[in-house]
Amino acid sequence: MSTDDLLEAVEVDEAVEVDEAIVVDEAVESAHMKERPDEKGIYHWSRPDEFPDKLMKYWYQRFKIWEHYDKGVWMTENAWFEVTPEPIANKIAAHIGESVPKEKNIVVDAFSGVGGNAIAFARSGKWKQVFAIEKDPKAMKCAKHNAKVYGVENKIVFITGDCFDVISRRFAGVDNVVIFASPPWGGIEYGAKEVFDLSKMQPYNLEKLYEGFLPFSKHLVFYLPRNSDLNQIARYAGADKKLEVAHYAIQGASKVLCAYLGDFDF
Ligand code: MGP
Repeated sequence: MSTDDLLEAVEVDEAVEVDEAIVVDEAVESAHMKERPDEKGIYHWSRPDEFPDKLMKYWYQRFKIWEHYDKGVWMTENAWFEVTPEPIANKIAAHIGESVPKEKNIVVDAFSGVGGNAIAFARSGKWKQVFAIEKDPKAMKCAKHNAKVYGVENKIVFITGDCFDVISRRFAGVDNVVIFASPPWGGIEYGAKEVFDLSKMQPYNLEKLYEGFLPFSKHLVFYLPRNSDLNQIARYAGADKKLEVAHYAIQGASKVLCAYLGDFDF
């Protein structure tokens, strides 16, 4: 296949503008919101002078990242650059919900981190079950707490562990699953190159993710750097098929892209 053929297989959506948060339901006021983190490495920063200097740009974005940040959202340091901003997470949840075949009623957030996407899936009300898998126990503790802040802790099954292990044990032979994967991209350096080489993504490259998840779902959504190499994604379109890639933008600037691999109907 030539490069042109590959690029033809990718339909890149106009960037989806997600400035306006989708109101799914109101976060439930409760005592959980004022709970303070009780473990090193888990934080709720409430003042800029407490906030790590190297992350300061995220302090100014905190309400774009979590609309209800001040209701006591918990974060790890890495989560500031890894979590999906809430309006984007809501939009992705809506897009997956609208485009996936009706019989797919379980969604697995394979790298749930502090919970941004799993919470959005749960709030969308579309899924019979939402699974959140995370191997870092501190991020998982944040995810559980944040789900309480957003009133959806009972709508998510949280599993601490390696997503490849958990998925192969839990979802072998289950055919109504969609897997959403927002993996680590190898740090914040991803933007340094004009085109991000997905074969070099650390610790898991695109091939590893695809091969690891495909046996358990034909519906895979990958959350990837906005400068990802589209030719590398196009290889997963299948013969004579197209696949959808959508950019998600805030204030006119693409933040990320999602590749929808499998039988999604947009
Ligand atoms: P960013 O590069 O930190 O922010 O990440 P920004 O403001 O776009 O950067 P700048 O170049 O304009 O200054 C943009 C988005 O990418 C974040 O909101 C995250 O959702 C996502 N993101 C960034 N990183 C480093 C990761 C990662 O390692 N894994 C995942 N899953 N998402 C990431």
